[in-house]
Amino acid sequence: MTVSLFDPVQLGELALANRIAMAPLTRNRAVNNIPSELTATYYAQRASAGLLISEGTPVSQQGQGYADVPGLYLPAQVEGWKRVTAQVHAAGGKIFSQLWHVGRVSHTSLQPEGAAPVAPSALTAATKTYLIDPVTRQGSFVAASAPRALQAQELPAIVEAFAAAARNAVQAGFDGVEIHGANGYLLDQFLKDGSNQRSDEWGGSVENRVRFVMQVVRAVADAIGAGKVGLRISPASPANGIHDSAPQPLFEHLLRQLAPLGLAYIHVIEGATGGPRELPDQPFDYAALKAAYRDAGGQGVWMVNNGYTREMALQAVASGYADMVAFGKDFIANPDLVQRLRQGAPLNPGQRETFYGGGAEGYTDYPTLGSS
Ligand code: 8OZ
Repeated sequence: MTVSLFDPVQLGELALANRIAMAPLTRNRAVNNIPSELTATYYAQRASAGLLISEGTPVSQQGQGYADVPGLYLPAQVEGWKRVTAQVHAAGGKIFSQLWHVGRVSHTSLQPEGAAPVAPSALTAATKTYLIDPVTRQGSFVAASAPRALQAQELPAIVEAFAAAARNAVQAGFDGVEIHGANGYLLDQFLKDGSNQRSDEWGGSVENRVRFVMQVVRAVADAIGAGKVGLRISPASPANGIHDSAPQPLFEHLLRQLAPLGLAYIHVIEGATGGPRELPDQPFDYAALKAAYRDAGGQGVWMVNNGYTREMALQAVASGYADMVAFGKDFIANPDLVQRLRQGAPLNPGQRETFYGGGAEGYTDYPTLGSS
């Protein structure tokens, strides 16, 4: 029997209503890094997704790289998230939080005591971060600051920050967490040889470069249970100036290591994040990656993302290529995306000017079918 995008699916211990996920989306509207009532409205409006994945939530101030993103390391942040999860659950939805450490993709103005951001190696990311002027409230894109290389003895505290944030997530009412291992942030920086040039046990060989990610995933799984944990990766994406000379063997090794842990899901960004799915300079065989995971005993949901149309998503699930499909930008502009996909209804276009920063406009005011 073929499975449909609109069929229920089991995610760890959770029964999801359908196989459509809302991808994590940074929106820069959390003043003082605390989610607001408006944030709760925004997520609750989208609760018909089988799974909502929150915007990236820093596990520490050091892990923050953008203005006004909501954290998960202070009591007031946990309290703010409680409103979000309560409203999502009241609307019948399920929500994971995305645990995030940006590593070198940050700016001194966001770091504790104006310090340099941290990274596996002292190599500046060729990318920009998003800052908001505290006085004028004007947003702007600014070059990432030069990072300093982490000392090996600093790594256990970062691993523990992920575990503590995962416990906070459960306390805040989240159904689980997604570890952000993608898009050129700290975990991806350790994985890839363009950003990890360490000569200790955390760099060099593929075995060494996966070590940090494995420690974070194990610590989070130990903290809240592997069935409540997913991992997001972007093997070939150049996002935030990241590069690896041979991603296929790197990621196949990583997924073989992860397979026995019993994670709820693996979430794969195919191609360039938010951009082309095919990269002539960086070909990658995603089916082979999944096969390596399954071959090593990896179970749970295989979630795919990046530029999926309705037709592609229907086909991906019906063919067995994927168990779930995550939609990003389409969920910004279409709170009722599931219903629209079900009916083949047209989608609202997204307003790029209001993706990052601001208030209700372009956040909670996109119309549902029949309301406009
Ligand atoms: C867009 C703007 C800021 C952050 C990612 C968390 O790429 C992000 C992000 C995306 O994963």
